[in-house]
Amino acid sequence: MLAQKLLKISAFFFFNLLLSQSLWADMSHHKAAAHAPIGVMGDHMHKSGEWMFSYRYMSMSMEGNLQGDNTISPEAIASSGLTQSGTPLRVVPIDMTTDMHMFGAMYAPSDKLTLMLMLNHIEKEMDHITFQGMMGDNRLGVFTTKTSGIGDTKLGALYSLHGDDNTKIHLNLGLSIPTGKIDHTDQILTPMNTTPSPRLPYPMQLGSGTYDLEPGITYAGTLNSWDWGSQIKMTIRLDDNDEGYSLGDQTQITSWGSYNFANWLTGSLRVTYTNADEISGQDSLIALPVQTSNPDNFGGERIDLGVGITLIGTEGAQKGHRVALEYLTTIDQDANGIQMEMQDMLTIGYQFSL
Ligand SMILES: [Cu+2]
Repeated sequence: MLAQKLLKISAFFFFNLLLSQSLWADMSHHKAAAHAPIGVMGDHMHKSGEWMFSYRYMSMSMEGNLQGDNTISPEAIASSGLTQSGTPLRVVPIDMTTDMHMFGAMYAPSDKLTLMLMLNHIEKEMDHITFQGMMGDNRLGVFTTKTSGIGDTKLGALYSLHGDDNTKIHLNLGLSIPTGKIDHTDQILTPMNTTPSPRLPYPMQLGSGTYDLEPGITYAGTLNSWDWGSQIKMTIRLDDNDEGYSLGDQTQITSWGSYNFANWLTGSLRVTYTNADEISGQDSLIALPVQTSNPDNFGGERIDLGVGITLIGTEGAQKGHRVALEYLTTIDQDANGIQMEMQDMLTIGYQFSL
């Protein structure tokens, strides 16, 4: 079912490409460079000598748990789930929020090339239920773990392959530098009613710990009041990190369409397909009786649907400024093993170019 959807999204991508190349290639139309919805990174290029600075606040929420694509209760996880070494799962995460503050800069040394830098600060919070002892579904208590700090730093280069008035295609070349720490600890409640502070499971860490390549390709089309585009982007982990594992490689395909209601107001719709692998290797210090400590319980497939709005400053002091919001909700998720269920993601952003 997900494969079918992927096929449809890809078909949409190539249909757009074909249509704009053949039918609309020589209809000239001039307007301000289109941007994708604010949740898309590396979607647009700049003209030679242009700078752009951006700030994004992104909030992601997960709630409840899935086994594959079925909902599973905390009690069912505690009675049937196992760690990688075969012992029972006695701690169950029930919700998680991730808040990110992202600071970006773009600069174009030429019309063909735009360079990007992105720094971010991340705050994570996860609530859990601890079940008492080695078996049964007697709840001992609840606890919350928190981490915060700098995340991984992204360097990017966008290289134009094609550009005319209606169609633009560029390559995305990205490198993620492991500036986010992966040895955060916090206090937990164990099934034996003790409260140590061990190293937290993988989802609570703030970086990948590895240098990651992020190659991709972006296509954008525009005609009259309509803009649309697609982007395929991969994340490829180059090695294992210092703790002995690497997060799963990831592929994301996103397609959007937007309509300019006025020269200062744009509305957008977007669909995103994400496919990620499980974790390979293991951090020997992450060995708690919780699903998030098992490297097999990572990755899977997901489809998100988004709606967005962008306000564009067109005159005077507002010129060059943009404020945008995008809300994505997960409509389908097929998780590897047992994982928390993805709910939604909100992005609010500000961009300024000169
Ligand atoms: Cu930009």
